[in-house]
Amino acid sequence: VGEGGRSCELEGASQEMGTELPRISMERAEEVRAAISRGEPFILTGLRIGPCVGKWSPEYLRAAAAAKHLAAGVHVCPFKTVDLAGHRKAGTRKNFHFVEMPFGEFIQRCAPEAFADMEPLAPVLEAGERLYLRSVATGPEAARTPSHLEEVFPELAADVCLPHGVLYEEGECHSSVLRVASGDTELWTHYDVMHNMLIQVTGTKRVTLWPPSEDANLYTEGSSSRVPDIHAPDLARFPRFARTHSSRVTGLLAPGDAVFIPPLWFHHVAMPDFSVAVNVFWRHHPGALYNPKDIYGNKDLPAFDAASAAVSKLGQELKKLPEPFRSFYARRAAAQLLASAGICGCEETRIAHARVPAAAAAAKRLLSGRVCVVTGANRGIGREVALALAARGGTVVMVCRDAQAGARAAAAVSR
Ligand SMILES: O=C(O)CCC(=O)C(=O)O
Repeated sequence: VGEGGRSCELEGASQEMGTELPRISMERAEEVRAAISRGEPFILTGLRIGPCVGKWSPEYLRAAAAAKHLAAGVHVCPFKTVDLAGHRKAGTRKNFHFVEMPFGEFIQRCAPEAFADMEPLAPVLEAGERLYLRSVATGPEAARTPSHLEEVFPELAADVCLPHGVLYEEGECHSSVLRVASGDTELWTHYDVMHNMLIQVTGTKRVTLWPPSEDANLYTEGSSSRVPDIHAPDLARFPRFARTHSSRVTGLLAPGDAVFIPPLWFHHVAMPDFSVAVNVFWRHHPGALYNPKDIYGNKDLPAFDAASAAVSKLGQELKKLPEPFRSFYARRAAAQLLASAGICGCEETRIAHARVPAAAAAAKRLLSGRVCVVTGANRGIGREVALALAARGGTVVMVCRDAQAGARAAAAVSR
């Protein structure tokens, strides 16, 4: 950091990248289970998931017995970000086309560079299209049944050792999903309601997560964020998105790594190259809590659906009132709702912007034990950098020309 903190590299990097997700090895099984119970995201290393890692190259997958199966519901998308549009408002247009094709052909389309000696395939929609597969159940009950790898792709399932009985009881497993993407493809920001262990098998994946408290700042619609580009967000349209930088956590998954995505945590994934992953959704809470019709692990809980319908009805009632009664009573009803749901210490909608202890705790560990020197630290970018470093647990030495201003800034940073 240069004089006055003018070099913005660190600030720029932290804004784009966020705080690194902690990595926990499966050897520290107690720590793994504790983080899952606390609902904190982390990257799990050392999970024994079988020979799929190292084996599932594009060439292997195209030649495997699975290649002849029909890949139902391949998403073909003319844009880089595939938006699976998890229950957005009715009538929202999809940004992809569903196409069926043999799995082998799908693999060839996803990784054409691996089959350069073969006749190239004409695009399905247009040049540059991205392809993404989220495996779905097959058979007459498919529309009502969650995907299970061993039923959809039994030959591939033989290469995978799912963490049943390791991270959750087998009976808690909701679904196991094969996820394959073409290179330079991203998946929109959304949340799911089940516990999710996303295991990277082939290629790398950049995962970015935000805590549930960022709901409003991510402009959520249903379970999806309306901010289409997280790297270059349109802040004129989505100004509150800027507030989400301090809580975002991120990590790069290599083959064999897994990320624990807790329920309601928003997540976005970016795959620079051909990518294969398997994820397991499981019910961490009693089954009756979840929507029995949820096949993707992303349907809001029935208790919320009921509460939401009741709140809409109350809103209609309050709408009949003139101002200032309408605003006054709406705020009071919102506070009453929080209090009656047993959420203490919350006034009105302040909860939406509360920082999540888990993310803050993870952030605090990042620079713990490191000493950082920031020049020009009493104002501007220098002061912001000092704050950011301190928030990540670093010991910050603030170098300032003006001793009094420096003391004031140091007091503010320590707070
Ligand atoms: O890694 C992927 O392909 C998607 C992960 C994801 O969004 C999920 O598991 O919900």
